[in-house]
Amino acid sequence: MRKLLIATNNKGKVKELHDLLKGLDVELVTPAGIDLKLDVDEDGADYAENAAKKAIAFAQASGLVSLADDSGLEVDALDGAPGLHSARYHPKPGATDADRRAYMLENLQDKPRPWKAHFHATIAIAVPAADVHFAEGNCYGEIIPEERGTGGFGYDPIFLFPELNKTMAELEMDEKNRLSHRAKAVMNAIHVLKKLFEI
Ligand code: ITT
Repeated sequence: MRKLLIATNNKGKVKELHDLLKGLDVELVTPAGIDLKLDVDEDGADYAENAAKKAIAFAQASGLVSLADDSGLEVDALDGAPGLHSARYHPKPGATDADRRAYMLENLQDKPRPWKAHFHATIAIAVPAADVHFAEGNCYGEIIPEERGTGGFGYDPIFLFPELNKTMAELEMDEKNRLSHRAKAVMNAIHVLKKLFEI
């Protein structure tokens, strides 16, 4: 059976990627499922470099084709921050997703609304001892000053799709998985996966 490792330690991403990839005729494997604990230093200069570092490290450690995602939220009024640093956007080490959302709102409070923003995802697919393939996706919306919804993870409760009047955290997973940056990146990666696995 063909196997694909979902190369992330973020539980929210694991769930979404699993759902996005479940239609492919491959066995989806998670790091927890193969007892693989790997922390990769995300010190690359851009999303692609970080995604490749993660995908290659997991492919080497597992011997499996590995799909990693490097993503972030870019807020226009913060000159594109936190972007690449979205997972670490807080002065205190050990901060939670909720701390980072509060910190973002603090930094935005004096800026005129709407606070336009977009999520970006770069996916890297590494074949052990061979090539790395890339795909990207974006989705556009705005940051709102109060949290709404309980779904998703990270910045989802403060990221609004104005045309739906719903935050990312108010969407069912299948809706998020039609609209999100990650969904678009996976869509753009499907032809690579089909070619790699000859399906
Ligand atoms: P891995 O590296 O193990 O995949 P991570 O959480 O560290 O997990 P990233 O370095 O790619 O992943 O950081 C992306 C951060 O951007 C993530 O922790 C969230 O804070 C934010 N983010 C990315 N996608 C998001 C989404 O769909 N909804 C909300 N926040 C998201």
